[in-house]
Amino acid sequence: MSTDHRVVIIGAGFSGLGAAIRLKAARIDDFVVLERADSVGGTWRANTYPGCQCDVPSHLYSYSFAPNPNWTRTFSHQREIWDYLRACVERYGLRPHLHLGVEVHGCVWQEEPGHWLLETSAGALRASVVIGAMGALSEPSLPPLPGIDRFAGPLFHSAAWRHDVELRGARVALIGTGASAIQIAPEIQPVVSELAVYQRTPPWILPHPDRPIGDRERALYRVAPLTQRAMRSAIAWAREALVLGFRHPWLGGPGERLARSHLERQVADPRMREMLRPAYRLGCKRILISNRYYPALMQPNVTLVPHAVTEVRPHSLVAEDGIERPADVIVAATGFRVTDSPASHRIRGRDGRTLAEHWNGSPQAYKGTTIAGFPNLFMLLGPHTGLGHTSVLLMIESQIDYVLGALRAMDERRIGALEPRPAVQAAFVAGLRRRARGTVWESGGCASWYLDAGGHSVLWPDSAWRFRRALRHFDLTSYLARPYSSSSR
Ligand code: N01
Repeated sequence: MSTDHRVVIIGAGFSGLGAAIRLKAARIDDFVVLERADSVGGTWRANTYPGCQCDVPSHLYSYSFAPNPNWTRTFSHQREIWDYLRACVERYGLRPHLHLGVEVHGCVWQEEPGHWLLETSAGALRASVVIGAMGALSEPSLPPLPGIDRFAGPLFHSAAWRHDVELRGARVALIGTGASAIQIAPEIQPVVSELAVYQRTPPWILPHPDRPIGDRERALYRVAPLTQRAMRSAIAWAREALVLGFRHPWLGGPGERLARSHLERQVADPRMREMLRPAYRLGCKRILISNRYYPALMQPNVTLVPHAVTEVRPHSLVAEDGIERPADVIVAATGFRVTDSPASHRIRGRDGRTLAEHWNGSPQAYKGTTIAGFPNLFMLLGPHTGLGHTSVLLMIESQIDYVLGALRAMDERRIGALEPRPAVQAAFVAGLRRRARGTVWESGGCASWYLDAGGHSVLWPDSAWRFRRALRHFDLTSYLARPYSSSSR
């Protein structure tokens, strides 16, 4: 790998590959994509747990420029999405740019001459521009439970599934009841001897509208791609309307009634219903969809423990009720490090401080993408870009357009380095915070990964369409720009 590049992209998931495809299309060829894993795919490579399925409709879960007429279900399983991404690598000729198994240990801005210096497992690299495409949900979080290191059996995270561990006949403890756990439980329940599901907070669960897409429908999308495009638009616009429910929690009433009747239809036992009934507003945490989770909980080999785990012992777990329950295997479906990602400790800006030091638990960026004090760094799916109602692909593509606009402006005006003006960034973040006040994420009565250390929502508090509009043009006047010097790279 050569050591000097115009652009280095860190991460080969949806956002990194999307950026690579669009750079190529813009005839920018001097770039590399660094990926620490041995394959592309990001979240859709890492999450191989049984039952892993996207909860965003398939037609909306692809790049707009690369529709896939061959999805076999209206909500795709992990394997199909991973295959789609790998097919994109070949279709767009990304292989020569990809460097797999290369981990970035550090990324430091060098004010003189004005470039990024990256320390990687394959040596040092220099780049004028870094596109951070590390993903928001890529660093598994294990709860810091006393005794967790002393568990005698296998213990693994949902995003690092141990396929070598035999679950047949085992007593399995599943910690967590988020999007991952509710997909895992129905898959492993039939094979394990006992399954204990540790629930700290019951989730809201809606009926799953998934269905297979038959041969004829797929053939239609192949011969008449406009039909799939129309379907994608219809789904996208219908979903945009849902954002109103997050902004005005009282609008969530019909959704809450639907979820309650789903629970009542699937769970006959009033004691179980009580344990499974959420005590916060719909949407405060991610809304889950499943037709199989509640029925799995009703099986005789399953125990719902409606308490947090407080301690792990070599052959058991202790929950908040003080009861010790034995286990042979522990599956931690305990989510990800969102507001304190390890990557934020490895990127150092103009003043030598890391992103984590700048953010202090409250990640901030201008338009979710650029950060004052971190010249020529573009974060895809950065702070304030998460969504609860539609596909993050819409956000990623808006951001990539914005980055391309910035690169064009740098070329046209011979700019060597640019970063958002601190006051512009501060005003942008203040505006978002005002807009997030009263949303269900901040007022819905729950704790979630949507909130940062200061209790502010890290999500985009609006429609994906408004995000697109905000990022449609690269607004050079919001930036401090410094001219190109021949030693910049
Ligand atoms: O993680 P989570 P996830 N004792 O953070 C619990 C995306 N995703 O991997 O709710 C007991 O949601 C914790 O309890 P509480 C999606 O964006 C999408 O499931 O904090 N429990 C919670 O139940 C999603 O939002 C898909 O009280 C403990 C769970 O662990 C995001 O990824 C599939 C505990 C963590 O839930 C993360 O989802 C999967 C303890 N000591 C993921 N500590 C789809 O597309 C923590 N918990 C379908």
